[in-house]
Amino acid sequence: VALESRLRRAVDRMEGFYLDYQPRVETATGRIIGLEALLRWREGEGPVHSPATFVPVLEQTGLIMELGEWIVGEACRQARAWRQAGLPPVQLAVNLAAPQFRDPAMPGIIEGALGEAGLPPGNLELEVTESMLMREVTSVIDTLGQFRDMGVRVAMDDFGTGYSSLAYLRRFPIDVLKIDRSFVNDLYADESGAAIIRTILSLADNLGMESVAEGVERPEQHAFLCREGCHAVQGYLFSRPASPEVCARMLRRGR
Ligand code: G
Ligand code: G
Ligand code: MN
Ligand code: NA
Repeated sequence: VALESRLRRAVDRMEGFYLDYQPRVETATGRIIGLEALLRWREGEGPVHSPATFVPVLEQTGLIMELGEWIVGEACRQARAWRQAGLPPVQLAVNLAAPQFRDPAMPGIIEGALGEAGLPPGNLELEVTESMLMREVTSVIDTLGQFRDMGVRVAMDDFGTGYSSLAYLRRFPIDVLKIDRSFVNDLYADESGAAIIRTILSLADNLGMESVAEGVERPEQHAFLCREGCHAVQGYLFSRPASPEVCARMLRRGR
């Protein structure tokens, strides 16, 4: 059976979907200051599917709207559970797909999820990609403004892979620039690797945004990012995306 109809069934029954979480580590302290929720789909007793393969299908079919609402709600419920377990509060990052970000109902959905979980809006961060922001810029600025007014944070994901106009970047109320992992990966590939990351870090700084580097796998990448003043890092060097139980242990330790 085609992936699309299997996904439709799974979303109808809300079957096999769950979230793993990847820690975000503050460079200055080495402490976990946030977690990024990452969608997984285990089909029956079969293997776990990567969102890279099925999220595009969810987007094309519109199924992402229903599942996306569950994702936001589930992430907020998990944040509440961790807090009720006495763990220190952290920033929870949730990825939004393009159709979700364009949905006029989205601010209401987010508000509802926060309210139900009793989560302060400042604890939630929405990750939107650079390419999503570069379309229909006027309505994008309006939507971002609504999130800002609600007190929810917004991160620009995969930064550097799209076609940001610097003129727009300045007008977007964005809190965080996430440096795409391809740049971290290429850091030592040639001379320009370090220059590109330095440039993005200084751009973020000058625009009053925090910087987060993703895909940090090696100690020398981490050392470089610390030295250059990157605010936080994510990657396999610290932890792969992990279950809520494993994350709870990391949160208890603080690292
Ligand atoms: O976790 P992994 O590296 O396999 O994720 C692959 C891609 O899927 C990433 O680009 C990530 O942003 C995206 N993704 C993961 N979880 C979600 C989610 O909950 N919603 C959306 N829209 N995309 C997600
Ligand atoms: O596009 P987005 O940033 O949301 O994607 C996050 C994806 O990156 C997740 O699928 C996650 O599994 C993956 N990821 C996280 N850390 C690393 C890393 O250190 N190396 C690589 N190659 N992928 C990573
Ligand atoms: Mn992301
Ligand atoms: Na990314």
